Amino acid sequence: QPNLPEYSLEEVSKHATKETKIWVIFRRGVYDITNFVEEHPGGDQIMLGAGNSIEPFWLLYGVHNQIQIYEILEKMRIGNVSEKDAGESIKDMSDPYDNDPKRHPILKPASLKPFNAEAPLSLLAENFISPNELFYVRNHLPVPEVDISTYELEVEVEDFKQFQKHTITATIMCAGNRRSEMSKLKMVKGLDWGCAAIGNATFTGVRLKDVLHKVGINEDSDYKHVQFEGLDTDSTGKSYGASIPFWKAVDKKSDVLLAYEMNGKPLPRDHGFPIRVIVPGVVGARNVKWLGKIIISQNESDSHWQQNDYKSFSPSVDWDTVDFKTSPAIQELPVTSAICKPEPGSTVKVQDGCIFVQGYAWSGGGKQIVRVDLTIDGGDNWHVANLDEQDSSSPPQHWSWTLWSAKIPVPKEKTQIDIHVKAVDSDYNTQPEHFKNIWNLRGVLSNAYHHVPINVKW
Ligand code: MTE
Ligand code: MO
Repeated sequence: QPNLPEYSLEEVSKHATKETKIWVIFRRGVYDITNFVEEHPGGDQIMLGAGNSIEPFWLLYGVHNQIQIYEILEKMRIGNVSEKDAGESIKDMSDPYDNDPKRHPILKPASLKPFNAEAPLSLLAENFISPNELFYVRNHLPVPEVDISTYELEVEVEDFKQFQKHTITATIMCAGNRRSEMSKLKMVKGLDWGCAAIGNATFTGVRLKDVLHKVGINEDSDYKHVQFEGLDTDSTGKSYGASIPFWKAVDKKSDVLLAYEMNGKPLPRDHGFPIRVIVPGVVGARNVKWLGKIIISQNESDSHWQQNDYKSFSPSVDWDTVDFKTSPAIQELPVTSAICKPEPGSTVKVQDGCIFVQGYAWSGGGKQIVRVDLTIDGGDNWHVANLDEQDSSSPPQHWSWTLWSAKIPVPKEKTQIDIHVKAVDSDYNTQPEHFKNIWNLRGVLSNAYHHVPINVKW
């Protein structure tokens, strides 16, 4: 852009507040982002780059690496970095994701940096236990490299493994699972997850309540929240963080785990090696990986992910009117289900007058799935699925998903059908019919009936 004025780094650095205008540098360009700051999907984080180069942050938050985003930025260009300073602004650009682990190529990435990926939906319901390599990955930051010989969890108890070993099988689901169905209706901000940002695994560790008991904290103690901090940090050194209500951690029935094994193996790096919190029944975001610190507190975590994300709003709230303070942080998740097979748009052979359908259903808060209903005629007739696999524990400690299947009779002469599913949990909660009425700007809790249109062959 040769026609634009040149600015030195020093000049740019004077523009770091609203009053002086907010300038940033990207490659050789200088941009005035003052008016964009409030619209930034990632919130205040953008101010980290104020008066400076945003490149390191974009390396950290790889979602920026898209042509649409470059275009948005280019519209705000006001100048160029002066010849003399070019190159200077771009210091220490080594890729913070260089040390991320290798992943199974079958995981379909929703983003690479940070790494977020789900398994193909058709594989998901093949196994009650999701294999570690196929368990969806949701990282907000680079995977920290933890040296197990020097790793210390900041809870003052002598020997972690003195506590009784405890194993649970639990489903973990991202609040954004099935977001892509909601965003078809109207754009939402967030990773475009399909139906597979969910998995079910066996986790082994020690109960958080046993550890707290050891340091004199129990049900009667007067605290309100338990905060967790990860060892993964953003470019300012602030950790990923989340909190859960105190009662959840100390309740007699609490199964909140400090887990060190997943499906009988040490936790994989992507899933929180060496220790992560498992808060069964509660949204994925509170299941903090790479656990570094536990804080028993009167307050919720002040992290971005607890305060300004993972909350839902009325369908009429938009980015101009949203006030994150008005909604509570998501904890226990509502009931959901999905058809994993057949795949949308596929052609299915009718056998004995029926088609075979398979999928999962799950509800948060330790509720059990009691029924799964399917229809292929818009709700005139419903078919109850067979609940093939569940865990044997009862509510309120039923943490696993349910795998189900159904043989649905197809009326003769039909060549196209749209299969719909909804699940019912042990409190008789069921799923909303339409996304329209639960739409929210972040696309979370996207649990309306799932549907799969297919062609049938006789
Ligand atoms: N913990 C840390 N430290 N950092 C993270 O980015 N992501 C959270 C949660 N715990 C995250 C984290 C989110 S949003 C989800 S959905 C789950 O981890 C995903 O767990 P998984 O990657 O093991 O499937
Ligand atoms: Mo998530």
